[in-house]
Amino acid sequence: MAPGAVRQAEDILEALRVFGYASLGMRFTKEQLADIHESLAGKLLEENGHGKRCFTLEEVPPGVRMADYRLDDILDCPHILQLANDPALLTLAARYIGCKPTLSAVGMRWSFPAQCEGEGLQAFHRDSDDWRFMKVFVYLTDVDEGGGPHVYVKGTHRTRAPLRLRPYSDAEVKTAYGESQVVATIGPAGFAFAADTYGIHKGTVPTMRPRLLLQFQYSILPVYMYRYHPLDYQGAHEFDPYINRLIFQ
Ligand SMILES: O=C(O)CCC(=O)C(=O)O
Repeated sequence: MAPGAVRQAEDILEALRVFGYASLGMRFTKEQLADIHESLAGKLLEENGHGKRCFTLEEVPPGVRMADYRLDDILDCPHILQLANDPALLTLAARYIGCKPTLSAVGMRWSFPAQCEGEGLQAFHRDSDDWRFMKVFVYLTDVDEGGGPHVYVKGTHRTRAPLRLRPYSDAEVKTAYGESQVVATIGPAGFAFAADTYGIHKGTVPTMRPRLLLQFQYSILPVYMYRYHPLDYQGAHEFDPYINRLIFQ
């Protein structure tokens, strides 16, 4: 690795350790983004949350706040698995969690505009998926203030969670941690960042335009609330079978 890249990798790891959040810069080119969107055209979405309605992007029923693509459609997209298995990301994950990582979740979710309070993933919360884990998020649409930025409360990955996880109101977060610790990530499509989502975070409800977010989770263990059905991988790339064992084989 070139000395500049080594320094950059150290800075990213340090930011993740200290703040719980680190920018990863642009990870997809315009051409790669176009390939991904083309591959998703007409694919079914499943409502995220209590309802489980299925629909396409052209026919999102009123009231749907978030909706996810199916794993097989995500894995069929070009460039996704290559990024999840990017050596620099895998090294970051290994050094952050302290062992060879397991890719324990791959998701792609639309958030649709609404003028209301967020709940679930759209209200401040912590994740408790493993003893140590990190997520990589990649915007697949441009995200500005009205586009549902991800918001992270810096340093909260090093504070104790209550025994039972619960949502936090914006006012509570501001009072407890101060506005300066609350970082909203805006960025163009292709922009990526890593977060230890044991720390307090949320996806803001978009007010102006829908947001498409790709996410990978790297952990020590499988996440025991998920039922894994590894898919058959037909692609030409070679990926580490241990790291990817829950997602495909
Ligand atoms: O949509 C986002 O920005 C946040 C997602 C989230 O809260 C999570 O993955 O735990």
